[in-house]
Amino acid sequence: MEVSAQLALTVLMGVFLAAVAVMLARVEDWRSYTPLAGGGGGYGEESAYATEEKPAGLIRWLTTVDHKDIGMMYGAYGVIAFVWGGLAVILMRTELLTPAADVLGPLAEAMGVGEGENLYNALLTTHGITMLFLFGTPIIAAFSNYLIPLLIGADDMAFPRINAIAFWLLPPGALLIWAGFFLAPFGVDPSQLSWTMYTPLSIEQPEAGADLMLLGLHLTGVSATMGAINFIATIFTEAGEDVNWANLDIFSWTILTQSGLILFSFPLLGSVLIMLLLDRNFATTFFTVQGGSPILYQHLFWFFGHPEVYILVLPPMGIVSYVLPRFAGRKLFGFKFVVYSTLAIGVLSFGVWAHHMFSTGIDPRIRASFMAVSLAIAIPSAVKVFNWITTMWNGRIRLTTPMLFCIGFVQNFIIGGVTGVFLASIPVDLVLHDTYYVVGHFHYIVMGAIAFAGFAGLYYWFPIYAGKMYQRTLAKVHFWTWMIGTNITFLAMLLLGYEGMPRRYATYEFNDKLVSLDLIQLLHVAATLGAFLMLFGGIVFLYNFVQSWYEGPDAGPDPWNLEEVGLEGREFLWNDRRLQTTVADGGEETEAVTDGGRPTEDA
Ligand code: HEM
Ligand SMILES: [Cu+2]
Repeated sequence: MEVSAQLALTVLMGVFLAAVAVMLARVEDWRSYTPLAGGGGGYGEESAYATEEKPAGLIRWLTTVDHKDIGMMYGAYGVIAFVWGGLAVILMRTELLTPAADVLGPLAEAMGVGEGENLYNALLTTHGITMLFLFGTPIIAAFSNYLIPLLIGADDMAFPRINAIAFWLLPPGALLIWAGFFLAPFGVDPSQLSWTMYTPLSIEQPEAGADLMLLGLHLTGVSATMGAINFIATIFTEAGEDVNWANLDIFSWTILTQSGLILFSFPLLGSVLIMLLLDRNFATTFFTVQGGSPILYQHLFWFFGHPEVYILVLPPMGIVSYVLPRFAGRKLFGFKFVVYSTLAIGVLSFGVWAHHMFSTGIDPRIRASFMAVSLAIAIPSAVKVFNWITTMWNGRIRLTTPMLFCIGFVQNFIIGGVTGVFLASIPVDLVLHDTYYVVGHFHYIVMGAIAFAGFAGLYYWFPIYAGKMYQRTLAKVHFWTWMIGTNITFLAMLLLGYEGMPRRYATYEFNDKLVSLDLIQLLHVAATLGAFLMLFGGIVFLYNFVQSWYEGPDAGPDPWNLEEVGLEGREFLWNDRRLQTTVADGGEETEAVTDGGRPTEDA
């Protein structure tokens, strides 16, 4: 870039920062709505101002440090990322309807991203990175920020301002990660490294979009680590007097474990990203073939990468363990063992990373021990499954939308887990590695289970954060399109894997004597149809959410009739108190509605 252009950019940036500073300075008393409890400590004089009032509009959202507001921002952010990642995959699945690269070719030309295959690789990369780092981790943070303080009886997070900073690192992170797409017309190609960013490819690919993505990823990692430290501190130091380790709720347990995993794995990812950037731009040789080691890269990456999958799955398991019993009309069966299995998974997840490297030619003795630990980790996972099923057994089941999503979670998790055990066996993995079978395996978990638990939570707590009830028919349409859609799509992928279809390709070609190309194409068509079904359900979900948020009927203090079964959680008790104070304040009381799932007759 020319010097003058750089100067202009610097001046522009300075003007922008000054404008932000002036705007913030104009907000009257912007400290006054900062919660004091555990907030910054030491600002004694602030108590004189401490009020509940918040400024209105944009300023509120830009300056808030309230855990509930931050939770909602994480949620909105996660949903936006989900839409971006979803649209990327819809394009990819459309491309795969036919063996040739005939859909993305023209599009790539129009966008200035080289060939259709290049665009496919870019979409693949942005899909994976977005879903894991910009949707998965943040959507969990949405629940934990909003609910953990309520569930443990704290006023707010231990460090509310750090909480806000952690969130605000994410939007610039996303802009950097997606930058290649916005800048494509200016000659900056988007990153095409896939989410694992394996070397030597990731060192040799010249796109500037890849460097921007690595920087953006680094920001999201810092954000997640800050959040994790905050949650650990909050649960340890801010819990109410009546909350102890024995009665800490299951969702908080999973967040505590997850935060521990983040604390030990994300900083490592940060280091790897920096080393990769150095290799790319400053001729260091950490991960190069000559002088460095691509296998070292894989070790470091998966030492982060495998815990990451449990970072993503533990809190959703917590949501299901929390929500499912309420609609089964009884307490979670074997609570203690669910907690123990959470901790066991947390510890074991650091000991299995090399099961992603079975086919790299590492020492067979090392491989065998990783196979053993990988098989062992299925045990605590199975413990949880049995506890969920036993909780439902002979229960008075009410098939509300959150409950349907919980049940869907359990069934998809079983398929995802069992296919994982197969892959953990070296001989099977050597056959199926890098085929669509692997894609099917982890999508049964990340989409079929993690996203399902996310939806269970979104619907279950909707009455708290929106104060309204959603439309139940639309919610059920959403559930069934997704239940059928996930199973068509990912079952087709497992079968594609058995047929030998490799992953990460925009085109396919087969020797007809070995595999029928028609069969492969048929399976791809099925997978795409399932994806379109989910696209339809996703639009229904978005419409239902936005419409109900503004116009839905009031939900009232106990929308799920939990008082009757004695399963009212702390968050709904809190909600009840809040509603009572607003009514006393002159808010109006209206008729409340529920999802209306009735106990089954034959229970
Ligand atoms: C519990 C939630 C789980 C999640 C979220 C998950 C996620 C994933 C992901 C994302 C990958 C693909 C990595 C890549 O891009 O190459 C993967 C691969 C793999 N998973 Fe899982 N998994 C889970 C459970 C399991 C379990 C319980 C096992 C074994 C007991 C397992 C064994 C494997 C193996 C061996 C691979 C590597 C396959 C290969 O590349 O050849 N997974 N998993
Ligand atoms: Cu793994």
